[in-house]
Amino acid sequence: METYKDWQHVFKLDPNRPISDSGLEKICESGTDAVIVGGTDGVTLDNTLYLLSRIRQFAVDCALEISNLDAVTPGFDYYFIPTVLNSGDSDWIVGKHHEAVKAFGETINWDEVVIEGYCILNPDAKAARLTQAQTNLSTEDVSAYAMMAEKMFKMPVFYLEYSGQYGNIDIVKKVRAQLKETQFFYGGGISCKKQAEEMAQYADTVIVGNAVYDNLKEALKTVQAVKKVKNGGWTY
Ligand code: 1GP
Repeated sequence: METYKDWQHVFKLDPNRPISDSGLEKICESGTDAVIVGGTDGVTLDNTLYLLSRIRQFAVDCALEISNLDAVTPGFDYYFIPTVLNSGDSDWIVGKHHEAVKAFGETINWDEVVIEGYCILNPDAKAARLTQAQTNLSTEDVSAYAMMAEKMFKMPVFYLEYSGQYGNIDIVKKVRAQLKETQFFYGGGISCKKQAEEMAQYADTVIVGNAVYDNLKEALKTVQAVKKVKNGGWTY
């Protein structure tokens, strides 16, 4: 297994959305570095376990991004825990985390846990609405969140989340320039090779979600697009 620190391309699959066996096989065997299982609503223990057991037929790394405590199950390589830095509701920054650690802290294997400092920027994303994210932010605002994630909280991952929308490249560049230690995850609106290539020039890890369900053929091409930029001598 690779460490998540080496992941360059990741597919994110939603347990609440159907995917065919042949589609799942193509995703898992695409050469992507990992599959993250996660979604905003309708994530249950049943649909999470079902998806996990199907992904486990393949060798690809698999992480759970926790959105609902009831859906947490052993068997994943990593457990990603989002904290939404630009949320207007402290529940999504530390509240739910406190509840979880109070209940299960003693049994958590912290070596498998990775905290993601999220900054959600698409106001129409379900996650933005749910967490009451303050999305009307300047480049400087976002850059300060990235700095906080790295310098203040020493977070392993900063996740620039545009879920459902292709991101603002000036903001992406600024975050890239800000982060030296913290891993830069970018996700949102990548639907073709060209967009994947562009984001791969800046983000450490490029995450593709919706495209899997909207146009699998194009989504699969994003793997090689990212790999080409990362390993083929492109610079930024
Ligand atoms: C969602 O960042 C991921 O959490 C990917 O975004 O679904 O828009 O590709 P998309």
